[in-house]
Formats: sequence, C-alpha cells, structure tokens
Amino acid sequence: TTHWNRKDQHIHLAEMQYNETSSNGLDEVRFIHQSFSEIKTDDVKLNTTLGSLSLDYPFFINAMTGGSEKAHVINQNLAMIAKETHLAMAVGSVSVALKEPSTIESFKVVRKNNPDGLIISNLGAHHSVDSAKRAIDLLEANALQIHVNTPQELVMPEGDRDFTNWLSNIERIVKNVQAPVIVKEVGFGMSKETIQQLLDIGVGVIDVSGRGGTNFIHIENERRDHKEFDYLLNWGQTTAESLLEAHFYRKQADFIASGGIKNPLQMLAAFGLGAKAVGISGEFLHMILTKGNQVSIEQIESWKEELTFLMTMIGAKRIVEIERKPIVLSPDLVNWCTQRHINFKHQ
Ligand code: FMN
Repeated sequence: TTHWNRKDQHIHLAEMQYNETSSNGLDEVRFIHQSFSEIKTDDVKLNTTLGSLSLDYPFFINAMTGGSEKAHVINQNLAMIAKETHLAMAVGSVSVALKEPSTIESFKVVRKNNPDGLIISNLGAHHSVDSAKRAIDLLEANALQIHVNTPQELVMPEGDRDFTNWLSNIERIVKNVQAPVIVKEVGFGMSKETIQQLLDIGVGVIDVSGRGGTNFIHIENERRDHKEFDYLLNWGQTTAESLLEAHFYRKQADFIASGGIKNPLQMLAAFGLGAKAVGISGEFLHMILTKGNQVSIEQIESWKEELTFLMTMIGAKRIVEIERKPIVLSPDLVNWCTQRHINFKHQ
C-alpha cells in the first residue's frame, strides 16, 4: 500500500538528506566560560522530568517510524538501544497500525524488546479519543505524542488538506486520556501564539521541534513529481528561535527541544534556553543505519559522560540549573527576540 511505501521513503529520504541539514540556531547560543565551577563530575545528575514523566536521561529517541518491514527492523534496533542505555523512546505515528492490523507488530516490537522502558506512542492531531487510547494500549505506552505538521501534510501529495479541528480535537484527547499527552511539531518549530493555544487547552508538555534538522518540506517535496516546493525549504522557526518563543511560558509547561540536535553542546544550549529534555531523530537514524547498535550504544554512553563534563564546566548539577547560567545570543537571535517582543533574560 502507499502507506508502506511512504514509511520506507521517509526513512530513505531522511538518511539521504542527513548531510544537508541547515542550522538549528543552537550554535548561536554561547555559555560564558568561568574558571571556578566548584563542583565535581560526581555531583552531576542527568535525570529530568516532563510533566509527570521521569526520565533517567535528558535526551531521548524521538518519533520516527513503524508500519513497514524495514521500519520493524529499525524499531527493534532502536528499542534494544533504548533498553540498553535507559533512554526514553517515541515511535512514529501508529495511525497506520490502527487501520492496517498487519503492521501492528512493527510497533509492538518496541515494547517487546524493552518491557520496562519509557515508551511514547504517536498520532496525528485529527484522531479520535478512541484512537488515542488504542495508540497507547498498543504499546502499553507511558505517554502519547500528538504531532502537528501542516506544512508536511500540504507538501505531501496524498496529505491532509483540512486543518479545521485540530485544536479542539487535541483538547478532547488531553481531557479524556489518562496518559500524559505531549504535543510536538515535526521540524517546523513553534511560536508563542501556538504555545499559548496549547496551554489554553491544557497541554502540559510541548516539543517545539524546530527547523535545522530533518526537513519534512524537503522529504515530501522529493516525493512530488515536479518538486514544486523547492522554495519552501526554510519554512519555520529554528530550534533556538522556538525555545525563545517558549521562554515566557517555561514555568507553565515543560518544553522539549528537538530539530537537528547532534551533540551534547547543542543539548546544553537547549537546556540553557529552558528545555527540560531533548529529542533526537535524524541523528539516531543515521547512527544505527551507518554504525550499528553496538557503536550507537557506545556513542550514547559517551554523550552521557560528555554532557556530565559540560555541566561540570558551567557548574550545573541538575538540568534545571543550566538555564540559570549566563549565556550570550548571536545578533540574529537578539534580532528575533526584538521583533517578536520576547524579553529574554535569566531568572
Ligand atoms: N514525528 C512524528 O511526530 N511522527 C512521525 O511519524 C515522524 N516520523 C518521522 C520519520 C523520520 C524518518 C524522521 C527522521 C522523523 C520523523 N518525525 C516524526 C519527526 C521527528 O520526530 C522530529 O520532530 C524531526 O525529525 C526533527 O528532529 P531531528 O532533526 O532530530 O530529526
């Protein structure tokens, strides 16, 4: 079916475009080096919280796939890595499994390989409360991500064209589902207006998923015969801009940063801008496809240690302390704040 093809095409195109990613803005956020941190690496704890969810580590495997044979293998590998490293893991949209029972196993394999892990299900914004509950049950998931992705749908040849009911629909899901609901973008970022709308309907955990990593305009445009949307590749807010948009609201919700995050220094920058956790998709996909599970596990373990070192350098024992450390923004980011009336300052 077209769905199976689409899932495999997404994986293929995301990996093809891995090296073409633009800046997510997080390299424009600089911490100030201080000579006296006065803490030791053993003081640093990497655990964090997202609403009622407790994560052992502040970065996780973000939503990618399921729904094809290739996706089954990828999900199995990611689940084994998540179990070994104690990272949380989200799956790709389970919408296909709700329609096509033959694809269910490609998602269930994630829980099968990681019985005690923190697993997050994923669904689009137009689904019913009943579908949301089924999406959670399917994986015995600890939480549900609802993705919002209008640019992707519109550039997708077979995508949705009607976005009239997303907010009220998400509100219904949030109010009627037991598990925590995370609303996420898919690499186009968020604005303060969007965030205010999400807070108004009771959403407590938000993944701003900004521009600068996996680019779904690019991916869907490649799937079009005439590639009409080449001019739209820079649509959306970068990950850094999105976190600045979220800055004023960071006490009213827990924010996840995702979009092009590739190393622990970018994680630190995201935490410096107020994120409580960081989601990584494209980088992990590239890692397992090119290096295999064992090297990926070693890379993740190394990142944990490196992040501990970086936090030691800036004297932060906890993730939430990072945003209190002085940082300097690039002129572009300051300009963003000025034009958007964002009063960025440390607490
Ligand atoms: N996000 C979703 O919410 N649902 C999906 O089904 C989904 N499928 C994806 C498939 C692939 C192959 C990739 C690479 C990403 C997908 N995403 C999906 C988006 C990611 O969760 C993330 O928001 C986006 O890729 C930006 O992060 P990155 O730059 O680290 O990849």
